[in-house]
Amino acid sequence: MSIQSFLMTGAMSSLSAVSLAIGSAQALSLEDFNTWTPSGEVSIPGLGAATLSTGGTPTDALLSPDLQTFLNLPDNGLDLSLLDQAYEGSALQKTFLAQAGDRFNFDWNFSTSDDDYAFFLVNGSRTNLAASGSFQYVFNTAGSYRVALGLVDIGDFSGDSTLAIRNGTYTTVPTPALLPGLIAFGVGCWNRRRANQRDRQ
Ligand SMILES: [Ca+2]
Ligand SMILES: [Ca+2]
Repeated sequence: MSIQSFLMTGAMSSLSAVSLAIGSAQALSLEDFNTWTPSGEVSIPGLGAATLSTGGTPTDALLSPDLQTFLNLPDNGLDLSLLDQAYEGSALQKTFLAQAGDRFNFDWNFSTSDDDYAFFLVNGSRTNLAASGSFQYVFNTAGSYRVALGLVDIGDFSGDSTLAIRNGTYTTVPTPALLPGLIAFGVGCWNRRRANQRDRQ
């Protein structure tokens, strides 16, 4: 390997490391549920993991409509219908900046014995989470997002339900501010390589 190639490889590795470090910092900020705001009965067993429950009767979880207020929803925003209303629940919430193309992934397991349900919220838009599975949300537009995970008791305070989130990961695209520099650097390296090849001919 020539000295030029060695220096070029080293410089590219350094730039990649800077880019990855920025991405990793953003990723950890979302997949660490300790950085989210909890409400009700929530525990954080480790990185990328959270366990939420509809709690006891009725003190552990957050009563309706305080939970809806916490989530910036209307008072009836977690009801399934006029007859199937949310009584209490728990949630984790975070507001953060996403880059276009960022992805949030997690696995979940929802355990219930009655009509309770679990959900994922993005800016007030709710997706209900069935028994178990893997979930991915892609942030198509850069900007500020309010995301939340939670569950509610429907129609009663009993029949406690549990939502277990595991393997939460956040992957981010390179920061746009770095892209022009990376492109310019790549073009510069290519031009220097061409010049070196011409010198040797
Ligand atoms: Ca309960
Ligand atoms: Ca219940």
